[in-house]
Amino acid sequence: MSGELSSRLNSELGSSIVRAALWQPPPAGSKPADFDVFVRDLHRTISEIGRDHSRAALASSLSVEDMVITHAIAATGAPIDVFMIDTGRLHAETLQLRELVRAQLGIEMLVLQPRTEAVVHFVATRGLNGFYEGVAQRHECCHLRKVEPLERALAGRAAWLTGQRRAHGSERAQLAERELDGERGIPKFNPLAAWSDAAVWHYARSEGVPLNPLYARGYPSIGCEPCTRAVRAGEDARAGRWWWEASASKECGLHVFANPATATVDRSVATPVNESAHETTHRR
Ligand code: ADX
Ligand code: SF4
Repeated sequence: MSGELSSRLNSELGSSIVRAALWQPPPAGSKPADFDVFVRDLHRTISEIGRDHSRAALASSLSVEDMVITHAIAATGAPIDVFMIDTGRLHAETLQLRELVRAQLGIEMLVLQPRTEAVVHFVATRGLNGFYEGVAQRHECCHLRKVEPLERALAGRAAWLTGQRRAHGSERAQLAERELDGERGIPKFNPLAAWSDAAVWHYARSEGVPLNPLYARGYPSIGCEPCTRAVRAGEDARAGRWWWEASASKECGLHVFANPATATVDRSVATPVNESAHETTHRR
């Protein structure tokens, strides 16, 4: 065997071993049990949220969950906006998905960005990647790049939706499908709270929704580029988020967890942004 061929084979073998050791999305397979019921409930929930709450909006990180919900919004025609917070530190792969949402799902996402002066101040005082220096610095960065834009995104809205699921880890194990956002006094819906990985991926694949290529590279949870890495098979789904922190808490402040005693898991939902020109989600 030539040296060149041998080294190419070794390198291909090496990378397939590395890939095999990384987390991978659940394999495509048969329809999970009760899948049709879950889908029917999701579409009904989305329709009811759009009917009962003015200016409801989905916060989308372009995750597989958010893509499933975005697809359901498009499929039902519910008047629900979809917005993303472009922190300025997202992967190029994530940013590119926005165009696919427009082209394939016909939904123009609203985009919010952090305030320039806040970013400039952080970079000047902490350094561009100052969030690696400690939890306080990291929370400071998450606050100015994510939480403050979220405040603007939700101003004047009567409800919002997220793609959080109980399967994301222990912090979300008690997640309700409908919570009261105590800070804003509006309902917060997590319509996929009870969905399994298999069901989410089956929906995404069977409906051909656009997906972040980082999933195939071992990223089960995708946030900002410098704060997210691939994980090994069997690791916690959120182990790759802020991986250098010892704390078990892998949250950024977007979500304040409701007291499970006061949250409801009622499937019926009968009760009843802004950087620039991003007021309304436009459908083509
Ligand atoms: S995070 O709080 O740790 O960043 P995670 O990445 O698990 O959250 O995403 C959970 C949900 O938070 C998403 O499904 C989405 O609803 C919302 N979310 C997270 N990041 C963003 C973002 N950049 N823009 C809009 N919504 C987001
Ligand atoms: Fe900043 Fe990292 Fe938080 Fe993104 S995830 S806002 S880069 S600390």
